[in-house]
Amino acid sequence: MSPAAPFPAGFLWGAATSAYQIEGFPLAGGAGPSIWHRFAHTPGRVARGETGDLACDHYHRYLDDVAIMADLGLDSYRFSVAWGRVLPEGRGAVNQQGLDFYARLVDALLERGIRPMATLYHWDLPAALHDRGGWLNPDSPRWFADYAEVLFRALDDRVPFWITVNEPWVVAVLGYLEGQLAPGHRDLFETPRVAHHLLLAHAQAVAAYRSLGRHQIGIAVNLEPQHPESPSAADLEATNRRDAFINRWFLDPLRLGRYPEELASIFGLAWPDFPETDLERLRDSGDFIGVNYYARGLVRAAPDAPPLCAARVSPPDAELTAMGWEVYPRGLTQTLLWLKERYANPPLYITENGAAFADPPPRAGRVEDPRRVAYLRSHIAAAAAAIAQDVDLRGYFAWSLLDNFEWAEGYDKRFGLVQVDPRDQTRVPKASARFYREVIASRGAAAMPDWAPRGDAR
Ligand code: IFM
Repeated sequence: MSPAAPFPAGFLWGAATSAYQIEGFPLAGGAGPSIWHRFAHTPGRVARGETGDLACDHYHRYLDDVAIMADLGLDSYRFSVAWGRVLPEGRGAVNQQGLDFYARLVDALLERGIRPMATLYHWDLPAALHDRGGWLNPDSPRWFADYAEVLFRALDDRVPFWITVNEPWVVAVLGYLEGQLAPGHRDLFETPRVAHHLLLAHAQAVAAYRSLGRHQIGIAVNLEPQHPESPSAADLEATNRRDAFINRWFLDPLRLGRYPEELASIFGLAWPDFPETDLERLRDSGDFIGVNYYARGLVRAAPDAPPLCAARVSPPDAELTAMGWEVYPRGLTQTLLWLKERYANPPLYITENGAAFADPPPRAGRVEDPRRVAYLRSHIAAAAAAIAQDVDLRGYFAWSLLDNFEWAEGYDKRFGLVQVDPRDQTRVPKASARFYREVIASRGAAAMPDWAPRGDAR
């Protein structure tokens, strides 16, 4: 790397999406419904009763979207496969039409020189499997590995990067403990079992990949450094609990072969005695860690809020995104350095980073989103700062390519580089898309403080 080049040669610049958030037509072509299809169609679950029925209609417009990606100059595109398109019942007979959709997408990407990164599970469990207990069923890791094998056999000749599970913490905690995401459970006893099965699912898919695949496979976790609101002993303890709960719960077993000891006291009687043989299976599974970073956590002790007894608060003068998340780019550098120190410098990709803001409508064909430009700039510079301290960071994926269905928030939280009008599906690249294109063309230099802009490209 030359002193002027903040990112190493071969660094991947990408953008990310997920199936239920963009594809639309979730039952087309013989697909089986997912828990998200059911959840979104249950009154009261999603803001304004919105669903992923149409989303960005990427299912039909994927070629237009690949053309947008090519125009941005993306090296790579991270998408997810809807399990129920490929296996409508979640297991058993393969639905060739569903598999063909992803094969066509992959081929279109490769024709444009864009390397696919495929996520196997981004929260849309087939409803048929949920009816058999879903992630609570001890057979669920086997179901997942069998599904993964179908994809490896069909696409590994063309897909160089695989992600098993996206944000298992979100699945376990927001899906089974807090209930704001599908399947909407609130059960302390279910949560650690779901988390454990997700980890085993990841490990079994990786084991299958070792005999079938030729490329790289990892997991994507949501991470956020935890900072105490005050130096009081209570806030410090709460911060440590929240750090174990969010940052170490999934990575310690995968990298160190053990769960953080704090989890047993957080969950109390709900924490099972997991077999040692399971933990041995988890250890060292995967070639890289995908990091989804959005914000830090500022923590205040909250004795009346079990099981964690720790609350996330906002500093009074913080800049917040439309999600209410603090803009805190230094936290990305801290997270990457923490991963390097704690887990012996593993290969890393930033598999998601971005921000929701209330963008204005297009004017003369342009959408100005200066806060998103500033967010991307500062976070890409924060990634470069980690690389300068020898973090093995190999890629950055902006979340998201398109404005899309932001789960229980519906469509009004907009993360896209490209504005999508939900009424007529018009796509308008925002100023952040133009900025990101310049970042990619300059191999990252355009996000650095000393960059001399060449003027607004288009
Ligand atoms: O939209 C989500 C994505 O599906 C998972 N990571 C966080 C994003 C923003 O909330």
